Amino acid sequence: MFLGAILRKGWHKSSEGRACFLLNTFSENIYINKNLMNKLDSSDMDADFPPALLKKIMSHESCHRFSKVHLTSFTIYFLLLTILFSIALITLFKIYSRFLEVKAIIKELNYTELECTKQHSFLEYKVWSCCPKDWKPFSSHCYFTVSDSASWRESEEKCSSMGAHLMVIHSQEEQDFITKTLDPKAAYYIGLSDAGHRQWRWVDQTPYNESATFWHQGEPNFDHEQCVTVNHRKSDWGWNDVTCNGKQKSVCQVKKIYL
Ligand code: MMA
Ligand code: CA
Repeated sequence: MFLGAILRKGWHKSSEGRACFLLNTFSENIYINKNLMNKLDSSDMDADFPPALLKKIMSHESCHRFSKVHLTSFTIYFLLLTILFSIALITLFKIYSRFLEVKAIIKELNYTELECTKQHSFLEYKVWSCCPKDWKPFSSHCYFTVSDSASWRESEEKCSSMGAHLMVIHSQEEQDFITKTLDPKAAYYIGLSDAGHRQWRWVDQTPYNESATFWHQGEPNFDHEQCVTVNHRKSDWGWNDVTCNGKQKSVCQVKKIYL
C-alpha cells in the first residue's frame, strides 16, 4: 500500500476543528494535521507504508490531541452512565425495601385481604389507607357488624380475636355513619361499660366525654345495667344501658392500616 494513495483521500476537519488528513489505514483512522503534512517529504509520500513513518505520524501531537478528546468524551459518557445506573439501582433498592416493609406489616395482621384507597395527600410517606375486606371505612377507622348475639364480654372477645375492639363513638357523624347500616329492630353492644358507681369507660381507654354522649332520653337508668347498646327508639338512634349478660349483636372497630 502507498501512503500517497492513502493521503489522496482528502482534507477534512478534525473534531477539534483543525485541518487534518484522514488516513484510512488497516483498522483505524489516523488524523495528520497540516503542519505534519508539510514536514513529510515526497519520499515519504511515495514509499511503501514504512513503520518509521507510521511512528512519526503516531507520535505527532495531533494524534495525542485527537485521543485526548476521545478520552474526555468517553470519560463523560462513562460518568453519565454511572450516574444513571446508580439512580436506577437506588430506585430499585427503595422499591424493594418498601415491598419488604409492606410484606412485614401484612404478615403481622390476621386478615387475609385488605381493601385500600389512595390518600389525597401526596406529601405523606404512606399513601394507602386500608380496611380488612368486608369492613366499612369511616374517617380513620374500619367497622364490622357482628350479627351473632352474645354477652358484652363475649362480643368484646370476638372483636379482640379480629385485632379490633367494640366500637367507640366520639361524634354524631361517626354514630350516624354506622347506624345507617344497622337493623332498627336490634340493639348493638358498643365499647362502653360501667367500671362501678356509674364510672363510664371506653374499651380503648379514650376518655369518656360527657359532652359527646348520645344517651336516649331517660338513659342511663339502672345501676345494675353496666353495659351499653346503641338502638333505635322513636325515630332516633341512641344509647341505652343494659345488663352485661344479655345477648346482643355488636359492632367492632379497628384503626385503618396505612401502607
Ligand atoms: C328496658 C331496658 C332498659 C331500658 C328500658 C327503657 C324495661 O327495661 O332496655 O335498659 O332503659 O327498657 O324503657
Ligand atoms: Ca337502660
